[in-house]
Amino acid sequence: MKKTALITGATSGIGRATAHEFAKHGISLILCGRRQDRLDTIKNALERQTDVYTLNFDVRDKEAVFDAINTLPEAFKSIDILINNAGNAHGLDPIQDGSLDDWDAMMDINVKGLLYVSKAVIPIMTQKESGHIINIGSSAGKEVYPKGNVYCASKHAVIAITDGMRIDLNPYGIKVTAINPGLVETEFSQVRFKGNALADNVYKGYKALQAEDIAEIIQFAISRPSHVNIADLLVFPTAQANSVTVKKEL
Ligand code: NDP
Ligand code: 8X3
Repeated sequence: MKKTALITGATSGIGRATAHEFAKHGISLILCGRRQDRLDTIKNALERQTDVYTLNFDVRDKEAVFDAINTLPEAFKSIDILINNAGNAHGLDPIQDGSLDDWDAMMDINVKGLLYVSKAVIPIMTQKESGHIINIGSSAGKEVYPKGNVYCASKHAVIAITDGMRIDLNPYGIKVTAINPGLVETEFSQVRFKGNALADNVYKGYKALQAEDIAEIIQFAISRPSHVNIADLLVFPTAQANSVTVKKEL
């Protein structure tokens, strides 16, 4: 039977690549993000392969999240797969110099936004006693690196929430997975460094993971047999050994 997936942060990077990957497999798509022009472009590109519906909301806005998900058209209501992907790092500063606005953004988007979307979708899954939630964590959720402080905290929280979801949703047969990438070449560093030239160097001198690499892993995770759940997966580019060890040729 045709499955339906809701993907947050589908306008760029890992979320957009996952939308393309899922479309190849005929999965119906609910694509979420704040940039409607991009949602429209992706919808136009994919609707020859599958059914696509777009939702425009900021994951920080509780009411907007619930309004959007609770008023989905009938054909898209029965969500089978939730990809909690929306998120970013904002800034890279020692804790003593960090910006309160950056801290708010990371905790509100990466942690609370993920919770709001999950709270809206979980009743659909508990009701039918099936479903798969994939939370995009990070290697930053496994270890803390210099100046990573609050971003790392937000991703440690994502991993803790994932573990908590897996325990609490266990009676309902719902799979819960954390996929934790290292360095992926997306718009992530443009956002982290607010368009500053520092962003240009992050993926230079080695082959970083590409968004499509993560999308293929997500597709692998959702296509395992019903008795198999990938609980937690860490993936680095070959050039990366941990958050601070990257073999670069410059
Ligand atoms: P991108 O910047 O390319 O994509 C981020 C996506 O999140 C965009 O689609 C953006 O959409 C969406 N988003 C951001 N803020 C909000 C918001 N307030 N409300 C709704 N949507 C929002 O980065 P990535 O693809 O790299 O990041 C995706 C996830 O992967 C994030 O959770 C990130 O932490 C994680 N990750 C990234 C790694 C990397 O090295 N790139 C490594 C490990 C994890 P829009 O602006 O249209 O709303
Ligand atoms: C993104 C990877 O190393 O920039 O989560 O934190 S890193």
